[in-house]
Amino acid sequence: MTERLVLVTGACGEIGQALVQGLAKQGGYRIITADLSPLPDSIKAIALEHAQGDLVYKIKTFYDYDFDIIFHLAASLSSKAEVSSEDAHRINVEGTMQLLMLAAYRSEKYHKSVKFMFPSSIAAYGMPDLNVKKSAGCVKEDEYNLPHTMYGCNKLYCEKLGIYYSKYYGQKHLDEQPPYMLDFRAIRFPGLISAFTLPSGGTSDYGPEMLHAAAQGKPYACFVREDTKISFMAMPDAIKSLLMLLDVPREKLNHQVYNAAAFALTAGEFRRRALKAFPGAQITFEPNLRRQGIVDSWPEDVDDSLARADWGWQPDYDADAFFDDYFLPEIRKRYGK
Ligand code: AKB
Repeated sequence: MTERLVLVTGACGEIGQALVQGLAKQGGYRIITADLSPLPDSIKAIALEHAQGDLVYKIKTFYDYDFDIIFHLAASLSSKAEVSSEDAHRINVEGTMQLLMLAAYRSEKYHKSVKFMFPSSIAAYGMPDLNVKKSAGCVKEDEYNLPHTMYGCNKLYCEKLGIYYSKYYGQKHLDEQPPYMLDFRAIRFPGLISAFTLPSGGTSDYGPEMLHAAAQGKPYACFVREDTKISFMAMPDAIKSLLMLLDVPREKLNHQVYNAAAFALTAGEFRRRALKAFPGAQITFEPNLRRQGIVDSWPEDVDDSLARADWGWQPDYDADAFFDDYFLPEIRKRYGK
């Protein structure tokens, strides 16, 4: 079988490293990576080539490659994006736009549908206030699409751009639409937690930061209130969902943007579980109003029934399995506790 040529942007980030390892484990791919940073040792040996630098200015580098698949992970996350919003817009929107244009061009010119995999986010939602957030429960893809953050606006808009380039670009009538338009697929991820890497620049970061600090015996001041609730997912489930969605035949997909859920916990529940695993852990709550406001605007949980129906999505890790079967065993090995 011929190997598929894959581009992974943002390869040095948390999803990037885990995804590159996941693709290598699955086999059948030649992997090109891109990121602002040099590749970490964890994936250095896997990438055929690495393009280091700002994607917006590096896009020409990719014109000569015949990519079958693009995983566009590079992004400025929600907290960082609020500090430098115009910069975030350039990274999040212009970078995506350039790659979509490249993928659309190649799909049309070479008569093959380049698959464009896009990690979107629960930041695409905007709950008007805490009462609505509480009463809304699990939100569906088309509800509350009124993000409060630059990052959320960027993600939502890039979903729309992806749909535009894959369905309407060239404004061909549906009957005359060629089958080789680019194939855009997106998953709205909750906060992701890895036992191997730490996030930076996001607002769901308090979850992983608290757990990594507890495992290392370091004090941690959580920047959101104890009752703050959003959904989270184990990194292996995030990679599983991306690889599952990648391989679903296009005709089985009734949508292009899917929620994927795993478990929803309050920050207080994270603390309780961290204390149970690491009894001496020192975890306090010192809410930062700006970051609190961001998390308050995200739903408590998401409804992923479309993903379950269309491509059989099901997470391997609920809250108990996440702690008992993934995070705690791995983190104990890592920090020797
Ligand atoms: C962030 O906190 O910005 C991200 C996200 C939820 O998309 N982890």
